[in-house]
Amino acid sequence: MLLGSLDPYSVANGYDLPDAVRIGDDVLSRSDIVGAATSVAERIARADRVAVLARPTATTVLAIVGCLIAGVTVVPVPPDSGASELEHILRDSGAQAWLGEAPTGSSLPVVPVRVHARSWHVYPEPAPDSVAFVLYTSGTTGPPKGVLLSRRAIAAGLDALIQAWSWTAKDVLVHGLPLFHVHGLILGVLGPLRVGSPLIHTGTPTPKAYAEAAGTLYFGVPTVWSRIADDPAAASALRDARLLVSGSAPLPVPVFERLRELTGHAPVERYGMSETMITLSTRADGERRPGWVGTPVAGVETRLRDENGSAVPKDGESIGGLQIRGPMLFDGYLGRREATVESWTEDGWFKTGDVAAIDADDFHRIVGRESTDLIKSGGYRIGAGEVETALLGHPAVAEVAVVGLDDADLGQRVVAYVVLRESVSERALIDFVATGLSVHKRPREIRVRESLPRNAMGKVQKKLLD
Ligand code: MLC
Ligand code: AMP
Repeated sequence: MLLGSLDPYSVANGYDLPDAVRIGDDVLSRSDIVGAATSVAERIARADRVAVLARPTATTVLAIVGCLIAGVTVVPVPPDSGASELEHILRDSGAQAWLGEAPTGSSLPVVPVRVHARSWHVYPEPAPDSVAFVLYTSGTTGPPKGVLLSRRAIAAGLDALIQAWSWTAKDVLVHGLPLFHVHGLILGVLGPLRVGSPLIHTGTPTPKAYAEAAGTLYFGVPTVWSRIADDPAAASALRDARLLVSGSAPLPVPVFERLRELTGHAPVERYGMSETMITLSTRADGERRPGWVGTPVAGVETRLRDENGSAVPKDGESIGGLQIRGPMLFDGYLGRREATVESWTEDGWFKTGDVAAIDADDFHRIVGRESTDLIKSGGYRIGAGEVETALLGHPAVAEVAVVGLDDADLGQRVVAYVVLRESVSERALIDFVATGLSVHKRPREIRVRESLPRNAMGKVQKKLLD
């Protein structure tokens, strides 16, 4: 079973857990989840694909588990999505209804989730090849693409992490990450439901909330860890934890060192993507090297290739494009055959788009992205192209170039260089992106220029922007 701890027979035979999931003001026992989510499954069993407005609530957890019980594909929708991003996700995914809450103004039907409803019908386990999620993720250009994740991939991906992190039912997982990405949703909700360890979702991932949760296993993006490292009282409250895990963006070495000093734990760093789940990690029982993301997890193979496709030596110094194979990889981008084909080599390796070095012990160091047009801010993947297109939709904007600049808190912050046709405030442009795309993709800064540096072909030379 994908969610092994929710096996209805065991739950009925005494394997209940009173606080399986704490989220917001709600506490769900294992039998609450099985009963209410099976009731959700009964309501949607005839649908193929439904959208879930993925706020961190009990409703979202029950909606998602209900779909997994019924074998219905879930399209998790960022709750801060703006109008055009929302429209794109709904049209592109072909979602037939909202399950749970719907954003205002959407014309799709809404199927409510009733937290107190119960059904004890037992559904057969859906086929392993069936698509569990369509997760929307940004590319360098164009609107986000839908990543198809099968049940088989999720099971393999979670099992590899369970092994790497010695994750057991005795752990209590704590995090406050969003429920529409691999990190917060697949690892952070399906992980504990597969393992049988309780989950405490803190809502916003503040240092204080992490300190008060008193868990054993903590997940965070580097921005969360850097804020904890700046709060010695909160950090020292994590001394009793077993494992602190960082991922979704590079963990700065000074943050790693400060966490080790304040918490007594060297954090485990792991590397992943929406398309691949988590493929590299340091181990609960192994070396944790600052600046390095560890070795391939179970079933994963990696290699480095240069621009000509030639092998790059694994000497810890030479860098190349990181390519991956493994059982937790996605099944392609929904409706984008060409983009899917382009992301694989002819001999069957997935091209991550990241540049890495690998040493003789198979330890990996992620050096950066091949394209500067894919920005990571607070752990969110943001395409420069989608923000540029959004800004060009504003009547005052004549030209635009979007980049990710180094930021002590967010890793990178989205900065837009603009040439204006008429005067407009910085705030108005930022809000324009936040209401069109999504709040987390908004530029944090607008820099107005007379012109943008372009080459002879008219292409903006982003490296010359200042
Ligand atoms: C500010 N706000 C605005 C606004 N400006 N709202 C509307 N319009 C504007 N112009 C509000 C926001 O709504 C929010 O309100 C508040 O300001 C702060 O928002 P923020 O500035 O975006 O928050 P921030 O502090 O920057 O968030 C940091 C963070 C967040 C770390 C909490 O970036 C985060 O959750 N990151 C996680 C990303 C993640 O999970 N990535 C995983 C991808 S999977 P309010 O009231 O809502 O607080 C992956 C694979 C792998 O990468 O390897 O894991
Ligand atoms: P996403 O699709 O949002 O999961 O983003 C995936 C990208 O996040 C990867 O291609 C990397 O660029 C980046 N990433 C994830 N984990 C790490 C890490 N531990 N170190 C450096 N980059 C990371």
